[in-house]
Amino acid sequence: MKITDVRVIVSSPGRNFVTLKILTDEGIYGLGDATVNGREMAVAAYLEEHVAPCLIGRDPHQIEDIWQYLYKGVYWRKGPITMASIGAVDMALWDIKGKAAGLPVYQLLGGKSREAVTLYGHANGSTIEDTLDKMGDLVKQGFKVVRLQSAIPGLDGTYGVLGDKKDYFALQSDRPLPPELPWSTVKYMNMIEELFAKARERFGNEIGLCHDVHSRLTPIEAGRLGKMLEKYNLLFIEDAVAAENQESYKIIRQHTTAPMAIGEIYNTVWDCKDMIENQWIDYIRMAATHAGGITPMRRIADFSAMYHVRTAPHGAPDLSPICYAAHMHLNLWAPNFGIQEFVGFGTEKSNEVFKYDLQLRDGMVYVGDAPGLGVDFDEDAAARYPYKRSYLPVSRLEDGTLWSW
Ligand code: KDG
Ligand code: MG
Repeated sequence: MKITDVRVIVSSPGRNFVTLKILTDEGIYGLGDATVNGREMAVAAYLEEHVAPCLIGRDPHQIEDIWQYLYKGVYWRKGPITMASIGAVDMALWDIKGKAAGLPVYQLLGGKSREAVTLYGHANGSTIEDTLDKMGDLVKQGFKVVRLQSAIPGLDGTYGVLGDKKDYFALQSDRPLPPELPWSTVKYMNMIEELFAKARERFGNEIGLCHDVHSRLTPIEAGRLGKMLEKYNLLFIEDAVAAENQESYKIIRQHTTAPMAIGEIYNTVWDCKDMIENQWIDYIRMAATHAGGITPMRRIADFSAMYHVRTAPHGAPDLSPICYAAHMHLNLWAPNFGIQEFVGFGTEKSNEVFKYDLQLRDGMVYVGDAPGLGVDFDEDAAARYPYKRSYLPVSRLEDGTLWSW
């Protein structure tokens, strides 16, 4: 089998997605996701200009060699643009191999370790009561684990809480530049315990709870947060601290037994090797798109398993359903799978473009037996939704200092 064509399609069915389609001389094609939010055209140009020409004529079955060629064979290793490009190629090649073999990708990885994939849903509210009402809706639908985020009194707009806006495009209005939102660690620390205390009061001790700090704290503040929330028994606290310096998590560990999760912006295992090896974290949240595909995600899962670290892949809506499907196959296989983030199966618009073989029941995803990744992409539908420049917001302290997003 030979690769005959490589197409890069940037579309915006509700959000921007960069989709890679690799075609072969046997009529089989594979799909990959290369979306890097806010930098979509950079990854599209990298793929079109620098990667696609190197793929034509190659045997798509040689997934490992092609991965090494695109990683080691380039002077510039790592980084989100490079790794998302490699990630999309790798996903598309696993898709092709599965279709050629007539098997879903989870079978190629080693088969099912479980019947279905446990999810955590998002409850984002403008007040604590509103957040808990949203949690109630998820519990009714059968979710066993919920992530709680609530707006902070006295701050106008908090991460993940869009108020009356339905998405980040609406937040940007006619000015497609990053919106700016305020942050105060003092106000956050003063309110956060109440959210979890009330959640336990209302929903009891069985339901799983998570929380995302979005890297807003210092290590010692994160230690204090962990101590404060320990009695509410969270499944994990995510991104308590941005960990360019991985030793930050050593400080957190010295102060709290609250489980820690991190990894959604990491591109290679080198970004989290020390945290995993030293058992400073409990969940690794890397995404197949941003970590360079299914091939390294499988290695990272095995490496993590040696240190009691479980996988909890990123599942935000800016990962396309192709990446999501790749996660589902990895999640069915990984012996140390923990949990999958879930914010819904796309929107009406994105569901015109992407078709997938996944069923949601009682807070779990059941994966169909379609060969490959089990996703399809309608290029005509995608053409109806052209790319629109878009950014996530930035965060500033109340005195104007730029803060971590
Ligand atoms: O669109 C932003 C997301 O990619 C991400 O930042 C959301 O932190 C997030 C999460 O945990 O899903
Ligand atoms: Mg997050």
